[in-house]
Amino acid sequence: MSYSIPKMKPKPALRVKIISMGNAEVGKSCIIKRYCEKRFVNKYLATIGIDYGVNKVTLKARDVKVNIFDMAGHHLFYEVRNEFYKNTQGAILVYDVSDRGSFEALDYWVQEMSSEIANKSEVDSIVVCVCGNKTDLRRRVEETEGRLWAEAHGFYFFEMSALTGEGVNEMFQVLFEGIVKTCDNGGRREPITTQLGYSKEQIEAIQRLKNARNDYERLGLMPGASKDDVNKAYRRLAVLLHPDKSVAPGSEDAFKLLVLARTSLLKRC
Ligand SMILES: Nc1nc2c(ncn2[C@@H]2O[C@H](COP(=O)(O)OP(=O)(O)OP(=O)(O)O)[C@@H](O)[C@H]2O)c(=O)[nH]1
Ligand SMILES: [Mg+2]
Repeated sequence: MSYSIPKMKPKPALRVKIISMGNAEVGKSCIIKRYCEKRFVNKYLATIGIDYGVNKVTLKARDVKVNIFDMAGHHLFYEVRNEFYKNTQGAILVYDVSDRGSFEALDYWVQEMSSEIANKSEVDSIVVCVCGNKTDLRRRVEETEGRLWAEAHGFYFFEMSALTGEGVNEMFQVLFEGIVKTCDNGGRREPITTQLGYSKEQIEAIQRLKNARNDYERLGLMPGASKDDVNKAYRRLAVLLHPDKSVAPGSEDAFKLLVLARTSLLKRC
């Protein structure tokens, strides 16, 4: 007697839509071009409204047809852009690590997306990769700040350079895998595993100690603060940043700055 082994039915091809978001000139089109065409264009050619492209990928023997809607970041194109947010499964949300303003604008982009889609469960099902681009340039945003922002929103985080190509393919791979998993999961996005063992408060304190213009600002005090205020502020920050307890990068240097700032302020009180 012979048995025929039933063949596994291949899963049907998936069609997905991804969008790009982020300020003008952060490199959205270059990241997409680097991935799809393996090349880099140095000259800035602003996207006018929307650019559309299709790409096919195979993930775990499953064909995926990816429709890419590359959006213009300039506010002039808001009216064109806003129609393209709906029915999206994935997004790349890009900032330029050499331009702090583009990092600070990330909240705006999440807000624009959420208000255009309106339906909260649809927004929550979108797999988002936050991309800190242009790592080949002098940075104004630390990697940990980007990661902290992304993970606090439940988004993946990558740094990359469309110019050198570093980090681009890895990001798209995670984005597509995340989308396929979410589709197989009935539209429920998998929670991401956070890699940080420290808080936003710690990072903010480290940044302030590093970047403040004077010692009062370093301790978060107004000029002319009393001895008591200085000691209170010192104790609060020392608990937050003590190198024996804090694993946040930069804690050690920040702690030294804190001690110096307290010493010099107490001399003035
Ligand atoms: N040094 C460096 N320059 C980059 C990188 N990625 C993009 N650029 C440059 O940044 C400029 C803007 O890139 P685009 O990809 O057109 O920016 P965009 O975000 O699509 O801009 P809009 O379409 O206006 O929203 C171009 O001059 C690129 O050559 C990078 O990784 N490193
Ligand atoms: Mg563009």
